[in-house]
Amino acid sequence: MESSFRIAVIPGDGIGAEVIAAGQQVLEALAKRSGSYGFEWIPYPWGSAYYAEHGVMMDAKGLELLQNSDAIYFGAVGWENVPDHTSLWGLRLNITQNFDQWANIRPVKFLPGIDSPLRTDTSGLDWIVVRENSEGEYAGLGGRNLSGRGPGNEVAVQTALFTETGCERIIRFAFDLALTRAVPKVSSVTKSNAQQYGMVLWDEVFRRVAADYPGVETESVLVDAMSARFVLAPQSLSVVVASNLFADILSDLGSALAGSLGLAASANLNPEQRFPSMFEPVHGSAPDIAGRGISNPVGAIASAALMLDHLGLPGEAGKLEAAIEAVAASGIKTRDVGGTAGTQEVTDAVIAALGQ
Ligand code: GGG
Repeated sequence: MESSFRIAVIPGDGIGAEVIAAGQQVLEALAKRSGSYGFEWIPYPWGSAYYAEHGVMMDAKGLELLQNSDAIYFGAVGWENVPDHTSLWGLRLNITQNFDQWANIRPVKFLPGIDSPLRTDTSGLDWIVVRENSEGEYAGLGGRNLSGRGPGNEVAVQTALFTETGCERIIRFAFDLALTRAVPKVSSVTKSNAQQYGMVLWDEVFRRVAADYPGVETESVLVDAMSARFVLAPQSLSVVVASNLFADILSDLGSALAGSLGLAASANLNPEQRFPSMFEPVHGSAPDIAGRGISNPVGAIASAALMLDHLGLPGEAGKLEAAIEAVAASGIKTRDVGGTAGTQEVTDAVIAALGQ
């Protein structure tokens, strides 16, 4: 074996455990077929159950432990025993922010055999949402009880942070990504008519960076108009770059248009590679279906493909993506996309589609 990758595995909450186990099975099968690489899995039991026992979402030394891995494979976070903002900040955001995973890429992919609620022809449609992943509305700045006058008169402030450096690096990232695509175009999304400080700065940086990429088509679109465009004219999209919150919302819309949130993959990247990057399905813990063996593993398996690409194995990533497409086209699919198959059946089908 030429290389062995150390992968930290954090299944987290709810269906995270099922879909990450599915992704691991597929990666093991792929590595076995290749014979030239393998995985050392390092599991961490962090999440809301860990919180119930320890009062924290992850070990105090967790970041130190994760630092020692080539990548992190993450499931989902959120369960009823922990307030959502506590679980999110205690685990997922603790990692993305401390490891400066400032670029979150979320491809919107339309698979053959999966129905879309769009009324347009979806063949050939695909675009990528690039989410600024370190600041913006997720800067964690603000406070409560600012009036000092108690219940009924409470005042809370939540401040969005836009730094020129933060805007420039994510916008440049989006342009570089656009250069690798058949349609080199970047759509920048803000609401700068209303958010007159941070998002005006974003727009200015966008125009400045765009001047360095004369071969890339550009546009600045308000987020409300872009939401409509996702539904009415998705053919016009290639790379869509937006702030932390706007891109989170738009990428959920995109994956619903592609058929289900369960299909969507994502990569939280630290492009400088000072810290490990993290790969996770876009969906959350889905308590309503957790433990029933019916969750859609495709988002997690497609995230594994993004991880392979990041580990320097683009050919293997391509094989995995082709297997996902073949299985979707064959009609083996979970209930969220109109099928009857369970998590394991779809996983087995992807493994079979990898061939020998
Ligand atoms: N796998 C992604 C996940 O668990 N997401 C949970 C969630 O609530 N995310 C909100 C966010 O990260 O903005």
